[in-house]
Amino acid sequence: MATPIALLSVYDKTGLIEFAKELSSSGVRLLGSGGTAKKIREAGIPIEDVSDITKAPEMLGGRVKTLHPAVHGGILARSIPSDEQDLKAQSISPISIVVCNLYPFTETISKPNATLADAVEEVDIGGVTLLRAAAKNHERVSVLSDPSDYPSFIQAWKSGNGDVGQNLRNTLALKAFEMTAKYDEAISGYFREQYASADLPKENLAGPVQRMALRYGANPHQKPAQAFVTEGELPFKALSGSPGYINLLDALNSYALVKELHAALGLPAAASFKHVSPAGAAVGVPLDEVEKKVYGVDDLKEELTPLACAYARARGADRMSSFGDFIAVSAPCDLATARIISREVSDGIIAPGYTPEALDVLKKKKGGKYCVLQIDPSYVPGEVETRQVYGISMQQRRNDAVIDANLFGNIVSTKKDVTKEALTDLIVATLALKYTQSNSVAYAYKGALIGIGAGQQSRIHCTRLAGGKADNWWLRHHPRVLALPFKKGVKRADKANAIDLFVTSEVLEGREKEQWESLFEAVPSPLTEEEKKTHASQLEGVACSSDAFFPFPDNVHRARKSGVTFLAAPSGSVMDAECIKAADEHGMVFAHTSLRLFHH
Ligand code: 93A
Repeated sequence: MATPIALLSVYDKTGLIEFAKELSSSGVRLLGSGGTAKKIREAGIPIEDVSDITKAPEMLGGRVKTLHPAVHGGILARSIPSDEQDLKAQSISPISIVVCNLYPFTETISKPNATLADAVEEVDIGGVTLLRAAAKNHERVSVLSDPSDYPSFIQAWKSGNGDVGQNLRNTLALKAFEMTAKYDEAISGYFREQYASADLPKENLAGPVQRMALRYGANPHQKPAQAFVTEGELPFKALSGSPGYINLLDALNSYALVKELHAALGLPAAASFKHVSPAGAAVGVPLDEVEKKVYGVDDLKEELTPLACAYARARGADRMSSFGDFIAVSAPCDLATARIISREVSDGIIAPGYTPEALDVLKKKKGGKYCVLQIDPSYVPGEVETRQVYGISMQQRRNDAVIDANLFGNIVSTKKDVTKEALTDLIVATLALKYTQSNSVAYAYKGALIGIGAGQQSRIHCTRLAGGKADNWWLRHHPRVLALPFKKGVKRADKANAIDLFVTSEVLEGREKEQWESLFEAVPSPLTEEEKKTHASQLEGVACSSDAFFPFPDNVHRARKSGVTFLAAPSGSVMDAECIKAADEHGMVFAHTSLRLFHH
């Protein structure tokens, strides 16, 4: 058997001497690049220079050290006659072990005063080529990219009499591939920061870009922050303002929701997001006169378009939660919708387009800082999504489950009739859950979410939270609430707050009570329990959906208290039969969806 050859070219020389000594004493012929060979030779271990086999000196100040057919032919040759003949014709010896680690790119760019030139010089070419070539030919070649693998490799080499076995070669190859991938990611990340088309938030307005600088991350101290794609361009651009990290989480989740709502129901849709869950979401079902008052759009000069109806419903479901929302609309934003938005406290909007008048109105909001994003409606995200948590990358197939009428075909209750309106509401509630932080339960009515319980660890807490919100929403339709004698000039947000205190029967004291009372021409008397009960009994036909099965029938009983007649949840609970029984007891229609919709 020919003497095995190892090529050593390492920046990090940890453990190198011991390893070289062991290899050499096991009968391996050593070849090394400049500094690596020097260090090993100085330790009294026999080693040849790479330049001895390439017959070419290292050049360009070290930029070309190992890049030569004598090296890469020796690494890449397979144990097949034609490759062996090629090597023989060029007098190249096969190399069986490659030991290499790379220039410290990440460490260099992390130094406070690192220049672009420093970064450029640290882009390792030859080392990456050595690792990749050796890893590619792992059927024959062992590649050591990490000094901590030296001792176990020597052990395997000795016990296998010069053959470490295919399993070890496979593992080492994978490690080398991972290492070069990570290295390349660090390089592209650095150069993206330097060269990608947008750099400063104001430059986000430059048109389609690959990268968008964000004001900051989840918190102001989390700087810098950015959004980017590694290929092509971002599918959205900023027409005004500059999004923060959470704005963008809201924008992308809410747009996905409205796009799917529009597709499922054939109606323009709108969503009002806060903290990456919808506070409201709706399709453009027209508003009657009472609803116009409830949603605070009775005084709007513009006629309500279907899109404006959708946003009025989305924004008005839970006015407290929607304060400072991020909005998504599924169709180009028109003037009526923009006018509603202009009167509310809001952070930004994403839409597939804007009429010039609507854009004019929105651009003036927040002293010109209102974030207006335009998204390409034809954009389809990739099938696989990746995120990082605590330094670990995780991948999953995107949740591309389609939610439409077909999902609610398996009715398990005795009562089976699902009205067309109920089907719309079941779709609205269920689609909203697809983009709500779990656990979640949603109630919908007249094409709009009316209560959502998001991010609770216990399902009954979701059901209660959503039910409580739906109850408050419904109480806002009470004639006494609609007639509350607010003083002239009370701000919309203050009115929303005051109404919320009124319908939730909060007991106020001291200054808070005085402040609340000062908003009215005459202090209203609280709603009595009787008034509330009578009013609650007038709500019927609400739809309720759950992102996972109901573990206990208490959820069904609670939903019923808020006018729920139509229920949807996946099956799978040991208590399924009990839950169906509870639905039957209340004369509800219950669909088992067999689709879990957790979202994080
Ligand atoms: O500048 S390089 O990309 N050109 C090369 O041909 C080359 N070959 C190996 N850098 C190259 N290397 C790198 O040199 C290795 O990745 C290793 O980090 C380093 C070892 O250099 P020395 O043996 O001179 O200390």
